[in-house]
Amino acid sequence: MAQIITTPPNLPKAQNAEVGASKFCPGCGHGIILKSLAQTIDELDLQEKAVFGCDIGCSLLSWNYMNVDSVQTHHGRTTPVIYGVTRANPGTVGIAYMGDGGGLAIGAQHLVNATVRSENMLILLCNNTNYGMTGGQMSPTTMPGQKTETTPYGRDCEVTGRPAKGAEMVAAIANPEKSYVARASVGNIRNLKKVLKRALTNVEKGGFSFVEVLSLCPLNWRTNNADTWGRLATMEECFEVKEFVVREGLE
Ligand SMILES: Cc1ncc(C[n+]2csc(CCOP(=O)(O)OP(=O)(O)O)c2C)c(N)n1
Ligand code: SF4
Repeated sequence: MAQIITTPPNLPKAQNAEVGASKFCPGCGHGIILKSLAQTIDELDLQEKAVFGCDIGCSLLSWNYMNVDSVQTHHGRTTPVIYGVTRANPGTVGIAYMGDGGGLAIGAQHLVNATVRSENMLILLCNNTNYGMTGGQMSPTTMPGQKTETTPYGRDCEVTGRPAKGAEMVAAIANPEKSYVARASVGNIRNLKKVLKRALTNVEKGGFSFVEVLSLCPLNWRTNNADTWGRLATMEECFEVKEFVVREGLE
C-alpha cells in the first residue's frame, strides 16, 4: 500500500504553508521565482517590512502564496499601487510582481516612470515569452520565430517588431546611484537568489530595483520536460542573463 507522507514541507517563513496556496501548472516557473523570493525575504529578515503586490496574469495566482502583507491589482497597475504603499509607509520593502505582459505592455508606462523616479521598490518581472493566463498569445518578449496562439507560423519580426528587452530598457534610464537592475533565470536558482538578495538589499537602503527572471510556461509552450528546459536555454541566448546596473557599495 502506498505510504501517505504527512510531514509538512520545509517552507520558508515568508511562504504561505496552507495547502492549496500554489495554483500554478505543474512545471511552471512562477513557483521557483516566488519560493526563491520567500527564502530571500527570510534570509534578510524582511517578513514584517515587505508588502507584496501581484498583477493580473498568472502572477495573480500568487495572491495568497506569500506569508507577507499582499495586495492583488488591476492588470499593469501593480507598480503604482506598490510605490503608493511605499510612499505612504516609508520603511516598507515594496515588491511588485508581474508578467512580461503586465510589465512591458499594459504597464510599461509605470515601469518607465518608476525607473526614472527611482521609486523605492522592487519590480520583479517573470518573463515567460507569452500571455500565459489568457492562453499563450504573443507578448512583447515572444522570441523571433516563436510559435504562439497568435503567431502560429512563428513571430515575424518584420511585422511585429523585435522582442522587448526589459532589463536593458530599464538599465538605460535608471539612476546608477540608486538602482539595481539585473536579469536572472529559473535555470540557475543560486544566481537567482543572489540577484534577489542584492535587489531587496538595495530597496531596504532606499533604492530602486528591477529584476527580470526568465521563466517556464510548459502549458502554453506545449513542451515536455526536456523541451521546456531546451526552450529556456534558447531564451538565455536571446535575453542576456547578467547584472546591468549595480549601485556602488551594494553587497
Ligand atoms: C485591463 C485588462 N486588459 C486585458 C486583460 C486580459 N488579460 C488577463 S491576463 C493577460 C496577460 C497576462 O500575461 P502576462 O502579464 O505576461 O502574465 P502571465 O500570465 O504570462 O504570467 C491579459 C491580456 C485584463 N485582465 N485586464
Ligand atoms: S499557464 Fe504558464 S505561466 Fe500560467 S500557471 Fe500555467 S505554466 Fe505557469
